[in-house]
Amino acid sequence: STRSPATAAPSNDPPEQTRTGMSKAALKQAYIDNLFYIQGRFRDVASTYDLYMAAAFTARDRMLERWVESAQVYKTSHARTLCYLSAEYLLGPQLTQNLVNLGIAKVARAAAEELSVDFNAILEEEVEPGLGSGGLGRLAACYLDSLATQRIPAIGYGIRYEFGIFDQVIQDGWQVERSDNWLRNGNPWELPRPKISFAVRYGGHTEQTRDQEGRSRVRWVPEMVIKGVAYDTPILGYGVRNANLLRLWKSEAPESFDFQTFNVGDYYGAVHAKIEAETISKVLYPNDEPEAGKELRLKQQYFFVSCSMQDMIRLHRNTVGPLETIHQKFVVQLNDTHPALAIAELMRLLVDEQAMTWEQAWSITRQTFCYTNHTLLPEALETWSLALFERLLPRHLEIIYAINQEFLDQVRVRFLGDEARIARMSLIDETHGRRIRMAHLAVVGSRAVNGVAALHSKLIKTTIFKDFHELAPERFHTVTNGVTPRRFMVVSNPRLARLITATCGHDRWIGDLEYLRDLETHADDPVLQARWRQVKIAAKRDLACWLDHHTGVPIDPEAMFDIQAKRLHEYKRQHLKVLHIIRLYQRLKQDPSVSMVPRAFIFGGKAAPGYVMAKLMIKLINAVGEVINRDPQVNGYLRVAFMPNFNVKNGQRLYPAADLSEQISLAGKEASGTGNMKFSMNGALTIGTDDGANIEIREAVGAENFFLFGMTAEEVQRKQAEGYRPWALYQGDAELKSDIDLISSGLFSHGDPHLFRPLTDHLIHADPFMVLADYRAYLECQERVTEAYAQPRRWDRMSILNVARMGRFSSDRAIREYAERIWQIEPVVLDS
Ligand code: GPQ
Repeated sequence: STRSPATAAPSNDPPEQTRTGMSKAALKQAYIDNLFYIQGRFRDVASTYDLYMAAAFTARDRMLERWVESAQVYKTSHARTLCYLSAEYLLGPQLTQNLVNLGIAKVARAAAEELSVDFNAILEEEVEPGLGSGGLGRLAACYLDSLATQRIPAIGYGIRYEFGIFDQVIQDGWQVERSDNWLRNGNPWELPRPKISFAVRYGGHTEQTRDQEGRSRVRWVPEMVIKGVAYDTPILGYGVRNANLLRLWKSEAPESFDFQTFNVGDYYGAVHAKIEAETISKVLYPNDEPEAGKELRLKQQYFFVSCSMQDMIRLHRNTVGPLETIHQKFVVQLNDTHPALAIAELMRLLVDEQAMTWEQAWSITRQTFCYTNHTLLPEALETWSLALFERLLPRHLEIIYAINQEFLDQVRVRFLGDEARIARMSLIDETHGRRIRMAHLAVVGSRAVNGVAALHSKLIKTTIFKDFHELAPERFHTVTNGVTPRRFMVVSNPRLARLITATCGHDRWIGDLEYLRDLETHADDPVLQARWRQVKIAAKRDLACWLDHHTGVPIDPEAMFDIQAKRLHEYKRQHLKVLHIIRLYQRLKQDPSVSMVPRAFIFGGKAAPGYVMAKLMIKLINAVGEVINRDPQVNGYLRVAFMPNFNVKNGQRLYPAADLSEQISLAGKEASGTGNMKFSMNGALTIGTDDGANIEIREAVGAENFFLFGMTAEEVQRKQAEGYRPWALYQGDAELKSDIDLISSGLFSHGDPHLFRPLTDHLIHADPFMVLADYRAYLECQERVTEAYAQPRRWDRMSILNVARMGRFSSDRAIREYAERIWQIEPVVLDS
């Protein structure tokens, strides 16, 4: 076989005889070749793992060709480039996604099957990189896909966690966490770059010195130095030749440091230092809101931010030159406040290491950064204790003080003598024992701040960033989140993708989701509706089979699949869903002759390991399920299943199979939501509150095709101001009371009345997320759902119209808005 390197001409797919041909014959040859030269195997003895690796390398070779070409063009054209800084990237399985974006998904499968390879089996073999915990990390992954697809030169910077989000297993109804050793079999998608590495310093103290010109300067004498090494993953666009770079940093001990300690005879000390260095990128924090005061987390944040800023400066030096223009070459987008330290770090690098004046460095920094906020929950806004911060990053604390002083002086002049305002806006919170407010640092250091849905962007301007909005309203923007239709339609729901393409007569919708509109005129077509239903039921059968196998709960594919899948959180109100299930259960028990649309309630989601209430909600779901699923009087109508280990791969099994999507957060609490989009794109109808992107989804699909219920954000605010009394609601609604009482009766806990008391007591006496206030409206709305579902033609029409009108929620649209309104970055078109 031929092992020649890729040909010199980068602009065309090379001819068939090279190793990256795209024909079936070329792919078969490459497959056998990779099995031989990479895995050292021949077909007869190859394991499923070997076959997966060979397939991955076959895809990767073809990706590298586009990647190198993109890098060349970006470099020679001095293209303005986005640096996306995110502590999380929840990528999901790579193989199918990459084959789709290469445009060879079908032919690669055919090639494998001609070699008697069971392609589905090798896909099951793939372990996903779970380098994120929820919506924020998955959004970053969708944006990488769309950045490349929209031809925006971009580098994603993050951390190469050795252990990603834990694997969730359910034991006796409880969540149990298992470590996620995703790298154990190797990662075929990454390229280690041992030569791209930077020193990162921690601790110690600072000293005042003078340079040769006699100017005063600061020298940071650290206590510990480690290094970060780059691991690169190519990210392909769809339908274009652009391929971008995801660069994740792994922490290591610097060799020289080792030797130093070793030379003085402290062997164990040297080993200890090595372990300490390697610990930094060891594990992802599994919370989707910050865990207070974890030193390692702060170390992680500074680690990847420092490496990324040093790398950005290096790249600028290599391509453009003078540092004074770095803000013209690069824009840095901060994905929440986790990377906000980059603002202080860039200042340090420019002022201390590049000898730039403070004024010039600040002007450059302020023009470089943009910040996206992802939450309104006050407890989720990051702060760091000043003492910890000073111990770890003494120089950065000085820089933050200086930024703060300059900033507050401005505020003082604008709002003469308004000291309360100054205290509110300060980067230092003096009211909770002196803490650094990372969100304030991010806002002050950025030229643009945005929320992730229209309502959320409006609310940040009137609540958490009210003062900042009054100071500089022009800096506030909104970009509603989006999700990639490549992964969440084409990869995960190929049957639906084929039907859409056949109906529209084209597959342009995959690269431009607004083309889904072409479905609209067919919404009432009985032939399409019949096929639509077939596609849905096939997906439901697949899911039912998987659930039966993994949970032992048998589900009838004819039942309505009513799904809530997302992180477990009180504000997301999984317990409201449980109360609905209990109500239906009681109704059936009281009157067994009542006729009901059979429903399968399916949940999925992880709880933060330290979030006791969220873990108790998982137990409650499983406990209710156990009773219902075992009760022959009701289980012809009701089933409850909890899908273990909701991650990207398992999500891809859920979205296509849903009839009803549950988006029932308390209004004003869910910044956007993105699962809501994934479900709707796959033909599920939504029951949802007036919250986050639900509002815009409802506008897009039409109010008549969306089940809205519950209080608005304004009503929530008003009720809370008046004084919310859940106890009165509990006492005033007999059904609500009996549903809650059934939980505390011990029926779902083998007679133990105490097990769920923390949950029921909290609902009755505090209910911070107003479950009881929306209970009645939710039940009534569910009645409307049932009514609609009982009319299949009406339901199908609504389902088709949902898909047809979801074009706006492609992450391609979101990225175009960022590029035009916030980044001012132009696409770079590659030849051919
Ligand atoms: N989100 Cl602050 C997370 O997943 N993790 C976080 O730490 C924060 C927010 C989510 C948010 O809850 C969703 O409403 C958004 O759709 C998502 O970020 C992406 O913006």
